[in-house]
This record gives sequence, structure tokens and C-alpha cells, in this order.
Amino acid sequence: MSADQPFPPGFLWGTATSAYQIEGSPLADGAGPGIWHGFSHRPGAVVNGDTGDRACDHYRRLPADLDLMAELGLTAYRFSVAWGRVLPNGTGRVNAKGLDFYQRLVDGLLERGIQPMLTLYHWDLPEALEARGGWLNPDSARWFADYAAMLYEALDDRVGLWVTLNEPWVSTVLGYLSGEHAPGRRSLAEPPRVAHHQLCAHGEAVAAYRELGRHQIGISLNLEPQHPATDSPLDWEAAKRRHHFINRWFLDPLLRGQYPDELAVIFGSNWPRFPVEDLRRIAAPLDFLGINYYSRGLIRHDPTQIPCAATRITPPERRLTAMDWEVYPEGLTETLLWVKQRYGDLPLYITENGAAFDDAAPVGNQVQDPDRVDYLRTHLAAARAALEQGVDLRGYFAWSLLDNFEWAEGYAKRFGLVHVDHATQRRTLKASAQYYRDFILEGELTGEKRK
Ligand code: IFM
Repeated sequence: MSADQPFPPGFLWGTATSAYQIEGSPLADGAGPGIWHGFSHRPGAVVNGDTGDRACDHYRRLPADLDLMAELGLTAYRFSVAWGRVLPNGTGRVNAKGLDFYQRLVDGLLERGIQPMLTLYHWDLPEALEARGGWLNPDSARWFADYAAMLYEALDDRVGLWVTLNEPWVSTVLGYLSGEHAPGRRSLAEPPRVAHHQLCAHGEAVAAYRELGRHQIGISLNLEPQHPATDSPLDWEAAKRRHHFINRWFLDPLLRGQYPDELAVIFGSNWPRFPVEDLRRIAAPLDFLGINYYSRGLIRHDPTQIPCAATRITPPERRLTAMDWEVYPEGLTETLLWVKQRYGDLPLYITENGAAFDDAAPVGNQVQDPDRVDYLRTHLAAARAALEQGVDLRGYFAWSLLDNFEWAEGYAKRFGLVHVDHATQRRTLKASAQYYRDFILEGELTGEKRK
């Protein structure tokens, strides 16, 4: 790859968001509530009692936010559909007004030359389905495939990139093991079944897409290298266990048709025997894999931590984000190369990458966020390094367009390239947004103009 064209022609430059984190108006126009509505209203569930009731008010500010994306020079935008907005009961009757919102979003993107990437599930299951057992119910695969098919029929004429699930590891582990996320359950027995049902749902949705869709479909997984915190053999073993637990739990069944044997050891008697036929459907060929990368894990052996006996430490001498995640751009190259080496040459997108920092308040029309500029610059260089080593990387989506509802952290953590004053909903481009815009338009990394 020549130095004057560090990213290939057609490489997508995007930002990413999710419905519950930005839309607000969760019950407007006939929408059915999702599990995050009830969960965020539970006392103590979210920092400062924050909820997504208003979020970034994107549902009501769609045209202005579309203009903001155009101003940033984006060529792609990744968003998710709120399942309950389009199917208030999770299955059956379509809510035309809810669907219309996504029709307008997609049309507005295309009018501005921005390619939509649509995520079907970003953690907000309809409450009506939770009442029927949610992801613990094996029927969830069929519910999801029917919902997906309805959206393919409505939008595949205009949406070229579809993502089934976002980070099923997070929704499984934080939702059913630690209880930090909706639906807030704490169990050792449930996570293997929830993960399996989500994977079956993915497989069914891909099968439906092969019948109804004409473009591309994949899945977005959170991946990160797991490194031992010391040279102790115990820490090495712990880092390996966590690697199987985080990086291979979903990738192996998706791309190799079987779960890693190590998971049965990690979960012990809580690991069920899964039907071979399910695994065959889960491993249906994908058009691309989305990788969400934020940091690495620095791991210590810790027998009190169930189920991996491993704990992630915060290295005080390293640069940390406001989430206490280490800034570790080399890990992005390492992750992309590991995926290529283990799973072969699948087209890849970085479907999320970004950082929360305690940004200063806007001064006039300016927000200086030098740490985020640096994070972006170094991670874009890390992505380019992977491309130079032969990784088939097709696009990069910065997380996130706007400061938004960061789940259990509420509005306390700001990931946006665009600052949002949550009291007034005023948007202000941060220096990182300007950096990204210039990078997209001018190829700032090399100082060379891209064609
Ligand atoms: O905000 C989340 C997003 O919803 C999923 N990936 C990680 C982001 C930052 O924590």
C-alpha cells in the first residue's frame, strides 16, 4: 500500500451510536418500552439516577443531527434500531410511526452521501419479550429473525450493511452475570444459555437475510488482547483463560462452528451440551466481521473472580481514559492481526473505537479535547499498520458521534466527538471532531491529500 494512500479507496469513515443511548422519547408514537427503560428507572442502577428518557433527543432532532454528520464529512454512519419502537410487543404488529423514523434516518443519510450501517440489536430487548423469558427463552431466536426479516423487507433496498448483534459478550456478561446492565441478573448458570440463544438468533437472522436481502450482513464483537500483568505463570494462565472467555467465546462458534473447549472448564457444570445442529446454523457464512476495540486487558490471577479466576487491573503508570481503560493503540493492530491469523481473510470493519475523557465545558464554540485527538490519531495509525500487514479492513467507525447515555455510567462519561449540553441539547464540535473531519477530507495522518 503506497504511503500517499494509506487507506484504500472506498474505505468507510463513520461514527457509531445506538438507539437507547441517543434517541430519547422511548415511549413516543406508540413505541413499546425496552428493558433499559425499566432498568434505568430502578433506584441505584445508573450513576446519578440518569435514564435514557431524553438522551440526546435525537428522535426529535433528526434533521439537525443528519446535518451535523454531513458537516463532519462522514461517509458512513452506524446506528441501531430500537426493536420496541418498530414492534411494540416484540413480535407481530408493526408500529408504522416508529418504522417511519428509521425510514427518514436512512433517507436523510443517503441524501447526504452517507452510507447507513444498521445494527439490529444493541442491548435493548422489548420489555414484552423479557416478560416471556427474554434471551433465556429458546424462542428468542425466532422472535429476532422475524423482527430482522421485517426490517430487511422495509429497508434493504437502501441499507447496504447490516449488523445482527452488538457485543453479545457484554449483554450476556453484564446483563446476566454481574447484573450491571439490563436485565440486571446475577447467575452463573444463565450466561452460557443466553449467549447461545443470542448466537442462534444471529444465525437465524443471517439465514433470513440470505432469502430476503441483497447486500451484506455481519456481527460486531468487542475484542481485546489479554496480557498477563506480571511474569508469574499464574497470571499467564489467567490471561489465557480470559482470552478464551472474551475473544473466543463468540468468534469460535461463528467462524469455526464450535465453542472453545476451555469454556466448559471455565463454567464447569454450568456449561450445557449444545445441539450440533445449532452450531451449524450459528456458523452460517458472514460477509464481514465488525470489531469494537477500546483497550487491552492487563490480567492478574484472582481466585475470587468467578468464573475466570482472573481480574483486570488498572495500571496506574499507563495513560487511562475516564473509564480507567488503558490507552493501548498497539492492541488494535494486534487484535486485527490475530483475527486474520486465526480465522482467515474475512472483510473487517472497526465498528467502534473511541474514548471517554473528562472534557472541559465549551468555551464559546470550542471544546478542547487533546487526549481524544491523540487517541484517535494513534488508533488510526494502528488501523493503518494492520492494513499494511495485509488485513482486509474496510472501514472505521468512531465511537461516538455524540456524548450520550453510557449505560450504567449515565451521562457522566463522555465519548462523543460532538459535545452535548444535556440541559439545553446544544451540540458543539470538539477539537477531535474537527481533527476527524480534516482526517477524512485531507488524509491528515500522512499529510497527503487523498484522491
Ligand atoms: O457505549 C458503549 C457501546 O454501547 C458499546 N460499546 C462500548 C461503548 C463504550 O462503553
